Amino acid sequence: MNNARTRVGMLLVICMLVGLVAGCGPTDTTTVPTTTPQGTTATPTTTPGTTPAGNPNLNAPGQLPICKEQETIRVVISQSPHVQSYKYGENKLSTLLQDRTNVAVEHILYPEADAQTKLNIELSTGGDLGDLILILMDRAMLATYGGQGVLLPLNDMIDQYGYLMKQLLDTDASALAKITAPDGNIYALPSGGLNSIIPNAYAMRHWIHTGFLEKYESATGKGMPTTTDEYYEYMKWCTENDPNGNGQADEVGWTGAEKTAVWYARPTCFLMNSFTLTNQDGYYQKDDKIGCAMIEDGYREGLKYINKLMEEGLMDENYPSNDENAIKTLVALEDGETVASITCGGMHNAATDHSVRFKYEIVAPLKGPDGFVNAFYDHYSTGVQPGKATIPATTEKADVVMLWMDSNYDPVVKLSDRYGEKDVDWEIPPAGTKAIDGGPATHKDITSQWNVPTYSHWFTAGPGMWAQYSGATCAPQPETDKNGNKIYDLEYFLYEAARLYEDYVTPCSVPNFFFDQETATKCNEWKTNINDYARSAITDFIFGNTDVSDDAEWDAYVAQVKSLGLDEYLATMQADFDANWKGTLPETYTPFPQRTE
Ligand SMILES: [Ca+2]
Repeated sequence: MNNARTRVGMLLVICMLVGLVAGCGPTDTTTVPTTTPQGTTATPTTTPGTTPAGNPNLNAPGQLPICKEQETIRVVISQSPHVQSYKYGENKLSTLLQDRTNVAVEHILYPEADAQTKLNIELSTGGDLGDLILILMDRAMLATYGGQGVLLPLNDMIDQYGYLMKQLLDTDASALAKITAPDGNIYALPSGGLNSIIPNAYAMRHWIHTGFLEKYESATGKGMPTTTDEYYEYMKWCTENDPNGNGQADEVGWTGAEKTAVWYARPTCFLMNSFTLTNQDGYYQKDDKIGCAMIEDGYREGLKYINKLMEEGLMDENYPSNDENAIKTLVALEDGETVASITCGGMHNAATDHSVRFKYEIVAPLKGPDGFVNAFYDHYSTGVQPGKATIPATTEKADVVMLWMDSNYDPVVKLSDRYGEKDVDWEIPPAGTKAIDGGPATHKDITSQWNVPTYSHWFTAGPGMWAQYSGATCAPQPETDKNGNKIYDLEYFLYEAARLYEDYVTPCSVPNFFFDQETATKCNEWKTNINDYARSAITDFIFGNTDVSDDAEWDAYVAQVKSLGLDEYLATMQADFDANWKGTLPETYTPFPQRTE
């Protein structure tokens, strides 16, 4: 093998992978839990197996503890600045995991800020990967490093050591297909969530200032905007009529962010739902075809609309450089009485102070000039997925690791790795307690240990793999905190928003393709090059640096996107779609029923 050449090729892949991973940041780092539990171990549907051959120190799958004499495994995780210690006896999750399994964990900590970069380097250069990696890899990484033999194929080991993880796989007839790479191997253990509504899947949201809206209603007799034209009138009124009453024209009609690190905050997220089907990246699925919205007429009409807002001073002209802090700073001006509306997934992205979050309410998707309206729903983000647990081929403790990971599919582990210590940081509420979604509450958060300095868990790095709960199945928070300040119950508002948006969904999301190594590399290159150029061109259209109404300029933009490989990229996705994904997206959306158990 030509090592130098391999190394150069790998570095290319790393660069692209890092870009990709950075792009999926927002949902990974949101403070909103995506799932939840019942707090009790589900009744096994299978019988615990026999002691694995070859290691007399291990107990049978499905039994605790995992081993008779203590074993130690070395585990790679992303180190959170929130976590004050990972040590047994200091960190509550570390203590729980060791006490129930008799397996001690020695952490190999990759600093959170560049954990993905470091992981790619260690994977591609034969670095020390310990016995288990608990950092999420996307499908391109799994296909790449699995194909190279850096990660162990897990198919047979799931069969041999799996017990609880098999129960998860049993919940979804297509679960195995979803986690299997194109070469037939499984390289990441499955993760799964509740089969119920996941509010994060409807996150292309928009929030309007309730106080400004009330003044607008009093002054004009008009109500909550339901069309893009009405929305324009509302913003225009706010910027011209001093609704914060300070005598200055300091009101901002709309803010958001181009950066995808801010959760669904792009101007082309919520607003494009009035013009065309599209995901955040500019692609969609319709009638079993994958398309690129960014070069189509509907998207162009949407850009004309946003350009008009920008030209007339209704939009925050700093949105291209905004990060979450910049949005929060702007929204907090004049005690939260400045910004008329915000595009972002939740008000936690736009305000730290709960009293400011309360000033805004959700806006339903708006009808566009042609009557088109949609709410983007991320159909493929739910259900069983390749999880964050992979096993490096260099380990000699794959049997211990498999049994230890299997034990982490217990709901009590998932709840503890999200909330902390049972009966201290969280609890199972009394039977009959209602959750935010109106069904029985699966749990109750007591001490809110998320996003704060803590000894309660490992933040996002925990090994829990099956969330039989969600933010919406949590018991509601109390109305006020211990100081008497009103608590903005984020999970409640996100759940209510998701229920509102359900009425507008036309399924259009694009599958998470699981390409082979070579195809993944090509697709990443096309996607990255197209994205870099198109996002910059879209910003130029919005600011009027190029004229979106000028056919010659628009045609030049489309031609440039195509020259970067769009047709080849679409054809490659389509071929995989035709082979593996046909019929996976329902034609119409059916709202989730009320949860009753
Ligand atoms: Ca003012």
